[in-house]
Amino acid sequence: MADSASGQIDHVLTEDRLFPPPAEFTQKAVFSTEEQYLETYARARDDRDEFWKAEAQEHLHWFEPFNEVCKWDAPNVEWFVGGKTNASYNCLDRHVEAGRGDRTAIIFEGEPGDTRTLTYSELLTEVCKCAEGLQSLGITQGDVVSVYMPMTPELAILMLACARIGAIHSVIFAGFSAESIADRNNDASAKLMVTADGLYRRGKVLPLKETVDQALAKSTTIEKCLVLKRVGQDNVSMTEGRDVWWHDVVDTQDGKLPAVPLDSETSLFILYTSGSTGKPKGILHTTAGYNLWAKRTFEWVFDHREDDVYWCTADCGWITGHSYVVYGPLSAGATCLMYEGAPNHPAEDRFWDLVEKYKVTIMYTAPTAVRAFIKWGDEHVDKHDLSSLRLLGSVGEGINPEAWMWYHEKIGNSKCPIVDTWWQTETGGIMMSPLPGITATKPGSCCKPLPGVIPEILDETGRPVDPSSGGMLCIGQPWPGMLRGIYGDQERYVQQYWSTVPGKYLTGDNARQDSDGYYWIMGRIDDVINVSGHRLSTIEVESALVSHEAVCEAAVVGRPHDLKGQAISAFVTIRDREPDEELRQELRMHVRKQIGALAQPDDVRFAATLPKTRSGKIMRRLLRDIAAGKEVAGDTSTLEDFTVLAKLKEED
Ligand code: 6R9
Repeated sequence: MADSASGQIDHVLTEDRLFPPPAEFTQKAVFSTEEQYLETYARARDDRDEFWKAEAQEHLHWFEPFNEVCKWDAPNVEWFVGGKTNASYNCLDRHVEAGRGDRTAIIFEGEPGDTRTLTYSELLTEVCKCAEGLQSLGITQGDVVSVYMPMTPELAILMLACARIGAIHSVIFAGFSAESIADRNNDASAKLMVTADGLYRRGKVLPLKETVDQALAKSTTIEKCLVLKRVGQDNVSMTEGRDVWWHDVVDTQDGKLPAVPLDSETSLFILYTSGSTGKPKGILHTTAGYNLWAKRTFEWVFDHREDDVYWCTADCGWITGHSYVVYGPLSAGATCLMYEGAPNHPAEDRFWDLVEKYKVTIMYTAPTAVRAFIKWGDEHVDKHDLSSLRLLGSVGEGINPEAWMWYHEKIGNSKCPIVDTWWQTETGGIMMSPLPGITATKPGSCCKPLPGVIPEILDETGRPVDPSSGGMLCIGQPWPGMLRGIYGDQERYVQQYWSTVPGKYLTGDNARQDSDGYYWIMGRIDDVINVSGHRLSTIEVESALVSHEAVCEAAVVGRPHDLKGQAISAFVTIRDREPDEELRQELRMHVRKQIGALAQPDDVRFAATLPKTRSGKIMRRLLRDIAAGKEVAGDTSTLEDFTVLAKLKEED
């Protein structure tokens, strides 16, 4: 059992409040009766191919029709075999051709307050120009384009431009270090790097190009670097023959490039995420299945309507930004707000200011943000008129009932359903969630699976367990949005996701199901921790620590944290240095430099030795208890040296 949930489990086990949707919401909802959901769910389960055939024909544009719906030979799957489509066409041309080109696609607000609006026609032109620019830099189908950009419209434009010509984007969150960028560039053999001179964050400028320059010094396959001018930094260093400006390469194009008809299984993007081992893995998604899943889950869960103004606060550096800032909402023709900066700049009411100003109707954010708003105080919310909101969403980690209630009452004025959406980078889109028109929600539960999702709760041997006591959450059947592999490492793909229970997808989460059939996610089964909704492998942080010359051995665990969900606790043994405050800070900064600020340990403890089993495995369970300040519980009979525990506790 992962430590993340342990504090929360006590709450959710006793949580029995029920919040049915308001009647007026249900009347207009996409799913408006329980029977409709049950019927749709049963069709998708019992007649999978017929169900998805109809969905794909109706919801995607086909240059050439597919002749087979699903070719499933676990763990390999192909969807819509033989068909040709294009995700950029589905997001843009389709709406323009249907006479909806004047609809607003993106409303952008930068952190300094600059604003920009793009209609679907305008966005299409920008995407075409960008695709032409990419071609002029030698990018063609199958090339990997690495992206390190601020949350501005150009980021979405670039993703869609890659999709338009069959290039594969690999977006790296603009908080990762130069080392992390270089690792990802090399792992994916990326050919082009796209970045900006800088981004605005809490009133300061972060010089992205400087970080990229350091990364490129260690990247072996990058040929060119395309640079957007966002902040107007002086003295941006541009390497002759390698670096080119966006305004020279993109803005000068004519913007007419037709979308390339691509096979359904053409790679669309890679997104790196942490697993249970040290090296982040490049999760691969392909065109048609992912696109359909992102669109339909968006429409079902967010109950999208013509007049909605939808705001997903995620950065495109994460899967939520891919599926619910770009591909899902744009395929559905939604009007999306995109905000560049921090939620507390210039003040703690920035989000509520945005909701009021743009009359946002649907807001999708993370529990860590909700907990920060609670801490900042109700007065920041009370200043604003939030009456435009009709639906609220949550993603990234379980939302504790207390935060759920605040979100419901304070932001949703007790009238907006909350959709607590459970899914993963690997699943491509939402897997379990309330359907806002019909589900009576329970705070802390992601409720029910969407049509096409067949969850199973199993034990380590793959046998079904009593769902109410909980077990490993697996998915038994393929769904269109599922990952197709780990880029360049098929063996790891099979080993990581399909070997524990052969033929079934292992999510890595524990879950249980209550007597009403509602699912409750109980935390991870592996060494993945969830810090502010971001996945990190403890081993990844340990590797960064031991790369410091003073560190012999390191063990990293998560401990409960009020705002971040989990904080990072590191235990290290050292050599040739004094275990002092200076070294502690140095180690924290070292991890920051190796991986990025989000991986910086919250506490570093020096230990004489680490507790190990007789076979030499570090006993993380004990360290988790110590980090959480708990009495060390459980079986310590295999501990190699009992004195270690006492010593570790003394160092508190
Ligand atoms: C979309 C996203 C995936 C992991 C996942 C789980 C946790 C996400 C959750 C949730 C409880 C929810 N998680 N949503 N746990 N309730 N609603 O976050 O993808 O970054 O790959 O993380 O996050 O542990 O396995 P990703």
